[in-house]
Amino acid sequence: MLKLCYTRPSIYARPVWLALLEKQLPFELIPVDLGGAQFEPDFLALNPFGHVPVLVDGSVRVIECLASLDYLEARYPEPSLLPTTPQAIATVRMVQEVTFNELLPAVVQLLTQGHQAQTHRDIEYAHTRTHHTLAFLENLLHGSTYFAGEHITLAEIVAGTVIPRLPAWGVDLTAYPRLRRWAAALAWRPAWRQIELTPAEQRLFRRQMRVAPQLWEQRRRQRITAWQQTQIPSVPRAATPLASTFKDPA
Ligand SMILES: N[C@@H](CCC(=O)N[C@@H](CS)C(=O)NCC(=O)O)C(=O)O
Repeated sequence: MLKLCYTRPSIYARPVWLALLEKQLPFELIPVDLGGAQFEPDFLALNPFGHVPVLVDGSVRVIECLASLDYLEARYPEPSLLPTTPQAIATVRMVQEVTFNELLPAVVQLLTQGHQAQTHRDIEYAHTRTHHTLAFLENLLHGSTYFAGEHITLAEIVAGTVIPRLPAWGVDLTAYPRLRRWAAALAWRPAWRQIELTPAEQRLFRRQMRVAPQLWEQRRRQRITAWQQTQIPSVPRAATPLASTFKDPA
């Protein structure tokens, strides 16, 4: 059976979780306690970078969110989450990349506001970058319900795990009526409802983000130590006895 190593709030694991649900595949969720379990040798053998998500399908192991989505689409093409025309395929990948590479870094900077390493100009830039990206995505929705047409695709699977969370993170979407309609339509889908975070989980996430820079620094040190002690296996190892090893703190 497919297995997904994840944490519930993880921005990179949630798209893979959603894709599994939208494709109605049977799968097992394996919670990983990011308080340290990601640096255990068993987990580093699965993902040498010590990150979730990791998707395991029998002897196949995939790390990286977008690679996992590509794998699921190629291996389990029905129902399809990828359009067929060149332009629509490019739109899907554009939305994914813009979400992860433009929107997310800017929003994370806003969420960690107040950290001493940030200057006023950093925050100003993050604010402008966030709204510039949202305006770009708003324009892309011109004339269609979803980014690549009238059906949800891997564009929704990625952007739809970030943009609907923005108001809870203090980013106002009032100026983006198409994005708000789009987010509202997604919120009705059973898959989105199934992965919805509770208000308590949302509050915890925001609290954790405020101290994220210190946490990241601590994790950087843990990662270096773990890497020094672990050799990357030349043959990727598949997961078997994971369920009992990685426990979610929640
Ligand atoms: N580029 C990776 C990023 C994955 C990632 O950063 N995951 C975070 C959770 S959202 C993580 O595992 N953090 C644990 C750590 O950095 O120690 C992907 O797309 O999958």
